[in-house]
Amino acid sequence: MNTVAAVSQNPPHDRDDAAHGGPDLPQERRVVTEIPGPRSRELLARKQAAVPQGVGTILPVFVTRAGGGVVVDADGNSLIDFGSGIAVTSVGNAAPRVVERVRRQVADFTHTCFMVTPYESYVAVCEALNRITPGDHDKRTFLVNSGAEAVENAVKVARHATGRQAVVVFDHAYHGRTLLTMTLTAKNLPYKHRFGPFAPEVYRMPMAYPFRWPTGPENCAEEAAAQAIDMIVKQVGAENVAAVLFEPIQGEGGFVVPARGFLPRIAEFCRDNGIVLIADEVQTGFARTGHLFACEDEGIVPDIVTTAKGIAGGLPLAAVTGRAELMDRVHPGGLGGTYGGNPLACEAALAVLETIEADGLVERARRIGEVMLPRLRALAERHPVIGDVRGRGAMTAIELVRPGTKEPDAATTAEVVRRCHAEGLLVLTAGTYGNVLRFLPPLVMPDHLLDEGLSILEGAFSAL
Ligand code: PLZ
Repeated sequence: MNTVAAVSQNPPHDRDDAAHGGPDLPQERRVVTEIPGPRSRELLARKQAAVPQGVGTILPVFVTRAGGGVVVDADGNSLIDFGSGIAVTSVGNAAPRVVERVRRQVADFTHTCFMVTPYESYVAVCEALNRITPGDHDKRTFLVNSGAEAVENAVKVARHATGRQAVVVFDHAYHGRTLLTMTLTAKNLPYKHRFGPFAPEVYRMPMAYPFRWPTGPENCAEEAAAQAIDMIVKQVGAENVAAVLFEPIQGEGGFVVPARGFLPRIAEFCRDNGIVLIADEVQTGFARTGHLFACEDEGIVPDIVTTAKGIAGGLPLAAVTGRAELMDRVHPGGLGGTYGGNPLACEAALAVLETIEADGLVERARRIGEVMLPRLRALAERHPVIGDVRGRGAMTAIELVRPGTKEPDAATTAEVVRRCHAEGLLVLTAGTYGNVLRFLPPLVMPDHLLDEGLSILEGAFSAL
């Protein structure tokens, strides 16, 4: 008979219980085995036998603890974390306020379903988001489970409120893996390949990608906006467009920072044509870019903002925040879900907001950018394989090309990543061409680890 017993071959008492995660974890890089080590390789074999290969792994070290700027694995290696679980643990893993609030909540109740019997923390998160997202207009927020679900719901609201169907997105966009958000996403492999047919009424426009703009970065904002607007008007019809959806800095697409002026021009066009402007701040939100929200950099005030990732210190939570008159248009019961705004996740979000404020993490993100960007630019001077350095705050990247060209160099990118991982620096890639190294350290990463991480990266380029 099948039984649910023996779920773990690694019972908790096997672990070193003296040390938990969180900022008390020794803030040091420590490489004591090959990466991955023998214990992680064993677990990887189990993963391969139990989980489909479609669920990939960037660095197959199995984590036992994490906090501050490090991730500790099952073999006792302590890695410097330049990934934050893809921009999620901005306040750090097992951040003290998150642990405390979640611990209290888990003992009180774990779930009621907000649509069945509500609780205060959900409302408090929504009040906070209404207050802190860009614009001082009247807003409403509702909570869901993932970034993709937030984007789907933002489109639902925009369509309902406008009575229009078309959704405009951009080249290099990433918005998720569900049917609609996969359709909204630009890149075929790995996200869309053989998963069609896709959702209708999605139209893709050029993005103001300065490094790759054919006539050069100076002309990029104006020309890209003119092209996008012309295409919307001629190919879709502005009056058919429910929403224009954009990432203020593109995430998976390669940390593309739209040329200054592009987004304000698009925002103006939307305002003039009754189109709902949706900012996908799932990756950029919550202090990551040196602003609470990346839209603030150019003073963009979107009609709807989607957030997730950094919102709750790793607990699954996402939000849709929008103009009250749009959001309240949807009929009662038209929005929701079983788990959306789970009480543990809401407590975590309140703790994250307290931490960002109390620990000055917006300022800290800016400071991280001030440390990283000059070092990355100096590295690019020495290594012509680095064609572009970009980003804001603690969301920075380098794009690798064949020297003297703009031809993407994914192979060298993979080689640099491999060397960084072997040295105990966790880095991630991104980009339509797989040739972007991106850096997303937790905002609480101590200076000495930031510095050491950059030195490892520099060493990886010298060793090429
Ligand atoms: N919008 C801007 O960055 C998630 C994807 C990881 P979910 N990015 C990480 C992967 O390969 O699946 C993301 C994003 C932006 C939406 C999403 C989707 O958020 O919480 O992963 O659904």
